[in-house]
Amino acid sequence: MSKIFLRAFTASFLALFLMGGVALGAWSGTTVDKTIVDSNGDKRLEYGPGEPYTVREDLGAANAKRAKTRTPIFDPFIQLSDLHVVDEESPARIEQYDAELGELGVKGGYRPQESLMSQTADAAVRRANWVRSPVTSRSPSLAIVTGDSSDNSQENETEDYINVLSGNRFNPDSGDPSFRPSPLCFPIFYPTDLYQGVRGDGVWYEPDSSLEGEDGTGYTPADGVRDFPGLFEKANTTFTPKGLRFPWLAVPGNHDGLVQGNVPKSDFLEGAALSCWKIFAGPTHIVQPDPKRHLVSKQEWIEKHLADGDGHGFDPKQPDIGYHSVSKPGGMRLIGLESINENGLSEGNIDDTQFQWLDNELQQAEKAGETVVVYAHHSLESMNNTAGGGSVHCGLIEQGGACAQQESLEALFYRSPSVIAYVAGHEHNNRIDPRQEDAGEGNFWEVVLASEVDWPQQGGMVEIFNNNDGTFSIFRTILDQAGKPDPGNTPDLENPWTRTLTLASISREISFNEPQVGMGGAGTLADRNVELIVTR
Ligand SMILES: [Ca+2]
Ligand SMILES: [Ca+2]
Ligand SMILES: [Ca+2]
Ligand SMILES: [Ca+2]
Repeated sequence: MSKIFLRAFTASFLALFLMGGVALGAWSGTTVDKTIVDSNGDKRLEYGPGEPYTVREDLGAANAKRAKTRTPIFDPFIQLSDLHVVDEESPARIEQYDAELGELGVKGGYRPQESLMSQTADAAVRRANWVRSPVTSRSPSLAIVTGDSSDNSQENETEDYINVLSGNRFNPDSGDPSFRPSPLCFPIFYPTDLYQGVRGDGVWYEPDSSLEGEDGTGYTPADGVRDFPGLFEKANTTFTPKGLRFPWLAVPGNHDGLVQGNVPKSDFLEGAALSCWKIFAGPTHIVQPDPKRHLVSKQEWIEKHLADGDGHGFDPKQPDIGYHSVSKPGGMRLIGLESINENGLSEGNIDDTQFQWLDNELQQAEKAGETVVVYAHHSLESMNNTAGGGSVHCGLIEQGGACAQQESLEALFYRSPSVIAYVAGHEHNNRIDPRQEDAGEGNFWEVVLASEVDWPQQGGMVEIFNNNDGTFSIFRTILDQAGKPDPGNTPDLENPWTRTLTLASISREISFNEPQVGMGGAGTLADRNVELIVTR
């Protein structure tokens, strides 16, 4: 071994030691290697340095020798959340109220990147397929998908998201020129444009050009949202997604079960979704209607999953049940919850039947000596929806009012020591908080992941170790979707082999410059790549 080589070898060994045994340098495909940032403020993204793990000791001290004593209890698993695969041409959308909704804190009425969500979700899948644990170099063997996979609970959105995750060739375009949903819709008057969603009009993003008054406020090239001619048409072109190369378990979010994530289904809204009339900035436009814009019930949503491969955690004997409990080798149990309030509003809750089932599952896990991760769409903070009354459970002990009537998930987890983490989405924000009770025996971590629809369009990977010293370590690693940081001024949208990732790259850039969301969502270093210690 040459001296220079030996010195390099020693230096990398030292780096390994300094990282507490985390083998940095080995390629992982995660943000531990490199990040995507705008380092010079020019509204264009580029690669930035990787982010090493932040060790968080709120719930237990990190033993310096733990890297030598720890044993993984399960393979690393992927979390994908808030894909919001959307039929952006649907008459049931409410882009025209985006500004008013934004002032109320509802940011999803319109997104300039929304037509690119199928390709963005595919790029998230491709990344998940490629990554390896920076800690152990192991590959993931499972994914959990924590809801808001569709945007408007439409049948075509639900099918499209399943097609993306399962790798089935499909066309994201909607509109059926022969469909006549009512006597007032005449197919001879339907427009023939491939893309019939909102664009330009001085309100929205126009990707083909930027004439005076064409792009809406915040969506001009000066705002960083540049033109990509033909973008909307290319986004509505048949493609073959890769599909996850391992099984995935799904739970629904409020956007999968409620219209626009907030409103219970009704005959009126079903009629609006299927109609040939779409409200734009000014007058209503005629668009091609589509029977696949049917608003699915929760059971129909579950049945779509049951019809695909292994059913993704749902039980064909109980197609109205949206929750599941799965034991894995090594003593790992994954429990997925269904947290939609079917009475409406975007926040979540757990009905009493499900809560009693969960309590029983946790007691079984305790007896079996299992380690439990519970996941759902809603974070504990956003699990506070008592609209419609009934016997429902909220997320946190501190949530008062009607939430105080029943035991919270937080209280249940404190008396269920097998639970070490609660994993969720919904907030479109990376956030990690310790949940600590006075006695300390049932402490756990709340781990919330950003979305794939809004900046920073990230997924997560979770890997759990028993340190065999009275503590567990939960490594949570952030994954960027696989589109490159900068699509360039004139990306090739014609090449079908590269188009999907090019569209995903454009999607991320636009999401970064979208003024309603901006830089929100990324969280702090302590919310991203972390080693979470918990005493057990
Ligand atoms: Ca830049
Ligand atoms: Ca579409
Ligand atoms: Ca269309
Ligand atoms: Ca433009």
